[in-house]
Amino acid sequence: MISEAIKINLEKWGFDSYFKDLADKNQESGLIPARVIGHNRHFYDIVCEKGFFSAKTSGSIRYNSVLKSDLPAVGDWVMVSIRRDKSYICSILPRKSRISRRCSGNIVNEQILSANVDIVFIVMSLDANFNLKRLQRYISVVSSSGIKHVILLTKSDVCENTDELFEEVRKIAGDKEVFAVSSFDQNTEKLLKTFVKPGITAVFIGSSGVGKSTLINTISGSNIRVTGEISTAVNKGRHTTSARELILLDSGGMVIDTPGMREIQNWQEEDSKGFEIIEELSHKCRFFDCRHDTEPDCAVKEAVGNGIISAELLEMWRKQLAESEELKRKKAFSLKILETKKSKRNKSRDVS
Ligand SMILES: Nc1nc2c(ncn2[C@@H]2O[C@H](COP(=O)(O)OP(=O)(O)OP(=O)(O)O)[C@@H](O)[C@H]2O)c(=O)[nH]1
Ligand SMILES: [Mg+2]
Ligand SMILES: [Zn+2]
Repeated sequence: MISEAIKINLEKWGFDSYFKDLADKNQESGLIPARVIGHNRHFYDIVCEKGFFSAKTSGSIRYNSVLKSDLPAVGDWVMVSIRRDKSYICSILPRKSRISRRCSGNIVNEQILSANVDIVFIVMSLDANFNLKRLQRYISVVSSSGIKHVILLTKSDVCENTDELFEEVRKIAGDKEVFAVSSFDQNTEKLLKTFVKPGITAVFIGSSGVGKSTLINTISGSNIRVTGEISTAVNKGRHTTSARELILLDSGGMVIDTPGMREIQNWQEEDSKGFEIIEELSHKCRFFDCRHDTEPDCAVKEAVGNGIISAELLEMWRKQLAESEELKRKKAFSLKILETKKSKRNKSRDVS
């Protein structure tokens, strides 16, 4: 248990009137509100007015969980029982927002990347990591969450064709803001601070090595996060950040650092989320359910012919549509299997 004698002001950690009301409604004797700020295999790191603690989930949370998303995630507000020897998370307050991804496999599951986030920074670097298809996936997943998002193209200091790559991103970004930055530039700190204000929680997501932790160092004005160079020196492997962690900045506001993800798949069955340009054009197609394939009078295919949108974008949209249909089929089946697993797990617990 890591504890602090001083009383913590939870408002700084994002405990606003929305969560205060929820905490009051979910009040049970002896339970107090806390925010999940970290997670490792066995414990959740939490902050509450009494200080910082490591907590486990209560039996009832585990008993009732079907999906991974039924368990606490970094950013969650939870009701906890703080005891001298052990602390327990007894319930999760309803989430204001969440970014989820689909865990792949035949049995699909929802994994929450971060909860109760106000802004998402999708980070991609302007070096060998630059990949429009991957960026489009991130945009689709985050668009489904409904959370405001901004695209940060890092390492502009070592890129020779920043303007060209920036334009390519602009074409798929729709109405989202895009910035080409160097993490080592003082203007980047100013830029990030226009978004991350007191009470605001921001999360940085993107592949490994794109500079998420470096940006967090930039906004915090100190080296609070370990970044790529240091880790390779001690041979820790490719992923420098290994767990999601929520950090309170001295300047106010919170940032969540996340480990780089190799792939991200949508948990929501969304056909056109993140493809606003295609969605807009499709209103002009002859058929309302046009798949922009072999149908006549298709405004989307016409736009590809005129160079308004790229053929790759349409291909990415088709892929998302196919995945979304596959997900619809798999979800109901997976939920049944997971419910059965839950009943079996709980029965064996009841017997023992
Ligand atoms: N030249 C340049 N290098 C950068 C920039 N941002 C980050 N780097 C370097 O890129 C490497 C990776 O940065 P990290 O911040 O550790 O990357 P990350 O996205 O947190 O990676 P994971 O934790 O593995 O997901 C480090 O060596 C940084 O110094 C930048 O804007 N310009
Ligand atoms: Mg990192
Ligand atoms: Zn069409």
